[in-house]
Amino acid sequence: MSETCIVDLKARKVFDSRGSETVEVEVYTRKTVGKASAPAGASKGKWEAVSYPEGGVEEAVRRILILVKPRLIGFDSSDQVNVDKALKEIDGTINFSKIGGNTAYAVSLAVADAASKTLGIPMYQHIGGTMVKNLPYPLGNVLGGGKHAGEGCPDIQEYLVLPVGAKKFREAYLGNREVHRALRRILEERNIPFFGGRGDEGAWAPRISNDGAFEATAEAVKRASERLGFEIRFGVDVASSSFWDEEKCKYMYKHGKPLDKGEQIDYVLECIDKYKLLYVEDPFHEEDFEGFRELTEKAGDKCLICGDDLFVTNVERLRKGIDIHAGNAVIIKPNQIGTVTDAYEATKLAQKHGYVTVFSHRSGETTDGHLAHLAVAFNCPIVKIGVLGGERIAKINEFLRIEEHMGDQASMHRVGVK
Ligand code: 2PG
Ligand code: MG
Repeated sequence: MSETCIVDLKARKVFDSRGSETVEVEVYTRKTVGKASAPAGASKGKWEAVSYPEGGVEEAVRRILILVKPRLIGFDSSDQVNVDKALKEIDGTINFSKIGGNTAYAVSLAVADAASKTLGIPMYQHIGGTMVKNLPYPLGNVLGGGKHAGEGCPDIQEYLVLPVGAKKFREAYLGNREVHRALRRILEERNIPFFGGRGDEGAWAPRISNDGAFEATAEAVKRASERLGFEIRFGVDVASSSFWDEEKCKYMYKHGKPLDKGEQIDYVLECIDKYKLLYVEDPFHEEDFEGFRELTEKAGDKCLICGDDLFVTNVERLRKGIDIHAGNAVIIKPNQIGTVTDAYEATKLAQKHGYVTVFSHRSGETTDGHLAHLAVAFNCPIVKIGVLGGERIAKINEFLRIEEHMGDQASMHRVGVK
């Protein structure tokens, strides 16, 4: 029996950053134990894998023990592709509705953790190979609303900063932190009703209009960039499915009048030009491939047009987008699709077709730091991750450890619009 052979598996309920229950899995080899937990979304895409079976996390734990454990014992943990194939066979549905996408992801990731620990190499090298030397730019959430914050906050879910001029990951993080700090001062200077509250991802959550938030973020980016001496750009995750009304066929803004599809395109284009946005995620609802196509045609030469709820890390949906040139960037969230291998395949397909891959956290996270290893292993030039909060910092600090481990050869990816 090889050292990397799986000999036991355990599962339990733990809590995430919202205090909601999630699943944690331990995978044992003869030598050591790998551990991983699943994150959770609040603004989930309709086409994502089902997070948990009926009965929730409790039932997921039960199914791991009765369905997954007996099947996986004896598998080689270093054979990730076959482990993930087995997980799909055990589940047997197209969207992991039997065991849950979060369940599958926690198992899949714990297997990768067990293998890399047994082999004595960091997970980013176990999955990505020893030639991987590039770190992603952190796309940091500094101000937010939508489903991640309370009443009165912007409709737009996230205002995100990208420190494109930084030379090292550490410097890049400091860029984002500087914008976050500057933004607090600006909100206070402008007497915005605000008591230092933050949304689910650590971004400020003031009572402010969408346009007011654009203005304040632009000013914070300017101040931080001048202070640190390198270029910082910004963008948004509109998460527009969360305020799209299917019957009315309109985006129901609380901070403005409802917009139909044409007006939404005009509004987004106006914002891209006015604020020189480098990044716009989910500007249209999750079925509107055509809207993505049109916006990419009009602004794809200067801005990343990124699909999250549109693609849900799913190769079929991604292929559909690639065929018509809908978007030029894609969010990669492994728990949307269920396994490390499936997320890897979506990433490779996107990269092959010139899409910028943005590895992403979820709004509900645990202090698990594996996200950093996967983002590096998958060669993603951007990682979407919050600026503050223990569960976000756990990932940031893991990137710093990876940067240190890479030594002199570590360098940042190139980001921008092709
Ligand atoms: C998003 C994410 C992460 P959630 O919409 O991109 O920021 O949110 O995890 O709630 O889907
Ligand atoms: Mg999103």
